[in-house]
Amino acid sequence: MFHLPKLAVTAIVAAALMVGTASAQTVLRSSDTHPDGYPTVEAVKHFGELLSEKTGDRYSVEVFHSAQLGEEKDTIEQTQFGVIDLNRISIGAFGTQVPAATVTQLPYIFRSADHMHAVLDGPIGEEILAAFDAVDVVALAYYDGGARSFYNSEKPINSPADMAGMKLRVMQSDIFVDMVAAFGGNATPMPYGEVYSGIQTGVIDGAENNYPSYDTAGHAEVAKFYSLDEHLMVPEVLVISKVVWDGLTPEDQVLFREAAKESVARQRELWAAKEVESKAAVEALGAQINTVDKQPFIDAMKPVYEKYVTDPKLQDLVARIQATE
Ligand code: GTR
Repeated sequence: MFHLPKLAVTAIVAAALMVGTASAQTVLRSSDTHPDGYPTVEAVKHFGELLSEKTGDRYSVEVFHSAQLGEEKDTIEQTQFGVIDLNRISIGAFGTQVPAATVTQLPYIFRSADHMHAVLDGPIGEEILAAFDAVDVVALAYYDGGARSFYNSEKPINSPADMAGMKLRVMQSDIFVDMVAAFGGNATPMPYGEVYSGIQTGVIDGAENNYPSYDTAGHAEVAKFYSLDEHLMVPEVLVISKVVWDGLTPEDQVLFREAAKESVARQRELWAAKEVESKAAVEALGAQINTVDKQPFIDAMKPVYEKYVTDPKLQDLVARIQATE
């Protein structure tokens, strides 16, 4: 009989075991523009842990943070094609592709974080998630993205008039371009990853975002004036490629949805803590934060609503959001 040396046998057995494990578990790749440790990145990792538990380790998730898989707009396309399995993304990055979701990009649509949660956690939230099916992704859950305010390298913004002539970066959605125009500024849509150098080289004067992004992307280093007009509260969303989704059993689809929904509480906790931490961090860096009278900002948004909320269905959706307590 032919005898293999003991070491070789061990190696073959080990290799067989590795293959066995690998084929039993599907590792899903998830994209995020934010750095490791950011609340959305940690929430998707938590989603992966919950998913592994629920599926007896048949599925796990690997988060590619820091835009390793590309800028948001490109990663959306790749998710639609099934090249990327999962994506944690701002609804703003979808532009106006998903009409029902576009209402969450309307300035001042949400009165507060509590109002936003009441809307998203109820039937309207489900209706908006379902609308993503039309663009080849399945939206599983919302995460918090806080309120976005303008910041720039020139001066505090106290009223829309202060934005005259300012070049301000927005996410690549037409609605945000019209929003800045209605405030009186010049909008420059560009990917998130180009904002820092854009401000540093003077290509743009500023941008707009929440405290955690302003902090972690280093924007506070180059744009010291942060003006709390809180014009947008765009939710983040966790989506899965329709290609991947259609390959899941109906039972597993239920487990994916459950795991995503259960990861929301963790993300909201992390988010609330990060907002406080980032505010302190940017202040320590010398950021000058000013509050504003919001009413003139709210009033200036009338033309944006008139342009984007013309379809009776969207008018009804906006009315239902506004009527939510
Ligand atoms: C952040 C959001 C990112 C990205 C970024 C941006 O608040 O979490 O997903 O959309 O804003 O402005 O591009």
